[in-house]
Parts: sequence; structure tokens; C-alpha cells
Amino acid sequence: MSDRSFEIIETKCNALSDNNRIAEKVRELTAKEHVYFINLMASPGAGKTTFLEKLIGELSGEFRIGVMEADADGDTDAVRIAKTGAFAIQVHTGGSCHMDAEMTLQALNRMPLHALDLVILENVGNLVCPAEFDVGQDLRLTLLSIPEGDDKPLKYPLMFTVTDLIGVTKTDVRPAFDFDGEAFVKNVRLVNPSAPVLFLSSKTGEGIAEMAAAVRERIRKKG
Ligand SMILES: Nc1nc2c(ncn2[C@@H]2O[C@H](COP(=O)(O)OP(=O)(O)O)[C@@H](O)[C@H]2O)c(=O)[nH]1
Ligand SMILES: [Mg+2]
Repeated sequence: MSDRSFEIIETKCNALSDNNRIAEKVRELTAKEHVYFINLMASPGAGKTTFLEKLIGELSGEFRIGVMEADADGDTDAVRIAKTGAFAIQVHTGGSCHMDAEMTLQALNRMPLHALDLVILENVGNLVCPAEFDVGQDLRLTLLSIPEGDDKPLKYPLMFTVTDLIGVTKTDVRPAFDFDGEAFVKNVRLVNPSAPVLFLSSKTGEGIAEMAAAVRERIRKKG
């Protein structure tokens, strides 16, 4: 018998499903349950889970938070999130490199939505496939870490086109890398005229309160 405090669910990408239609079902469900839903995307190792731990620290006094951890396998991130006190669920994607709307709906249906105000999907780590699938989120939040380089919007334009809010993580390691913040923002603006870009570090805490404020403002706007 497992002593895990969270469930692991096995899902599979349904290539034949009408993703956009199911994404609308997700929107209907989260609207009905008064839940704000964030799709968090980034490369593996960019700092998604560490950032979530900090964000939960900032927002858990105001909002009841649930996190859906999506990975091909394993449960290490759900273990980390469960330790924060937030509701956690681990989703296995059957090897798929992204979550689609159907998988997301399945996972949402296993979460106590009536007792949550904010649900965050930590999507599978990569800058390509997750950008292609609307999962019915209210907000797409994309992270890029300093070591990945300021040219990534040029290489993965779709991710930076579809996103609503961008966080540049690991600013504490800036001295070791040739990351040009202005060049990064310029590269983002080639494909996205308006998504705010915030610089942050989960190690020093830089920018975490600002990112929490940006999220808080959007949650309050949805009502
Ligand atoms: N220096 C530094 N390291 C970080 C920061 N955020 C995350 N890390 C480290 O980056 C690695 C990957 O972090 P994780 O949150 O698991 O990334 P994920 O795969 O995107 O969820 C871990 O060793 C973290 O400690 C940061 O702001 N600064
Ligand atoms: Mg993670």
C-alpha cells in the first residue's frame, strides 16, 4: 500500500480528438467551478517546479492551489509540490511530449475543483509540442532560464507567440552566461507584441513577488 499523498493517473494523447472543442469544455468546467487555470511551460530544468514552490509560497494565503504535474514518467515533482501543502496530482503522458485538452480534462476531473481557486498545469518540459495544444487555460505562462540563451524566441517562435506572460528564470547565474536581456525582449517582440517579460530568480527571490502580483491581478480580473 502506497503512502503517497497524491494520485498518479495514466493518460494518452488522443491524436484524433478535436482538441479545440475539448479545450472549450475545460474552459466551461473551470468557469463553472470558479477556478483560474494556468498552463506553465518551459524546457526541462528551466526551473518550473522550483518557481512553483515559490509562487505557491506567495499565493497560498489568498488562493487554494492545485497543481497538475505532467511528465512522461516519475513522480518527483508531485512529491515536491505536495510538500508545499498545495493539492498535487501526477499525470503520466504515455510518453507524449505535451498535454492535450482531453488529458487535461481527465486530470481536472480527478481534482477537487470545488475546493480550489487556482490550478496550475506544469506541462511536459519542452518548448515545442506544448505550444501547439490549447488545453483550455486562462493563462499561458512560459519560463526560459538564463543558461538557455537569449536567442530562443527565434528558434521556438510558436511558444513565444502563443504565451501571455514570460518569466526569465535563474537571474542569479547571469554573470556566468552571455545572456542579453534586451536582446531577449527584442526577440520576443518579433513574435509577440504584448506579453510582459519579468526577470526572476527562485534562489534569491528576485522578481517572484512581481510575478505573483501579475498572476494575482489576472485571477482577480476573471473573478
Ligand atoms: N541558480 C538557480 N537555480 C535554479 C533556479 N530555479 C531552479 N534552479 C535549479 O534548476 C534545476 C532544475 O529546476 P526544476 O525546478 O526542477 O526545473 P523544471 O524541470 O523546469 O521543473 C534544479 O537544480 C534547481 O535547483 C534559480 O532561480 N536559480
Ligand atoms: Mg519540474
